[in-house]
Amino acid sequence: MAVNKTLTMIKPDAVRDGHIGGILNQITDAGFRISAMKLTQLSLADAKAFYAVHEERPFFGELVEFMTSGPIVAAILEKENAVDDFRTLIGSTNPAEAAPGTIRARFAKSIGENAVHGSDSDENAQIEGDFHFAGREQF
Ligand code: FUP
Repeated sequence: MAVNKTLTMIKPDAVRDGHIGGILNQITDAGFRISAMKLTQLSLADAKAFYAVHEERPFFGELVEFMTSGPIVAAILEKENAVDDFRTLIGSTNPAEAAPGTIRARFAKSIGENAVHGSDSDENAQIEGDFHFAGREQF
């Protein structure tokens, strides 16, 4: 299978709680290569644009408020079957339903403050990677 990529964000809750190192360890131990990475903070406009697909959902306001509440780590990850394998590694959106040992089971607090993002398709991985990183920041 060809190597493909996914975009992750370590969200403000996990950064605040000191879990950057633990989460990155779990990601690289699972065989993902980091091909871009930065500590950054989303503006209101950034968060609204990134989550535009959820604009009509009742949780949109809270989601945008939370995602702008502090710094995040954004990274592009590469691996065979990256999108699906990463979603398996992070577990269900709701940490109460996430499989034991998954990143969300270990580090997430709630369905809203759920520690990490993972792209849901190859197409969105490309769009989201380019959202966060210029070409010269992608290795
Ligand atoms: P996921 O792909 O697992 O990150 O989940 P979704 O794309 O469905 O949701 C994106 C983000 O919206 C979640 F990470 C957190 C937030 N969300 C809520 O706050 N409440 C919900 O009921 C569903 C999602």
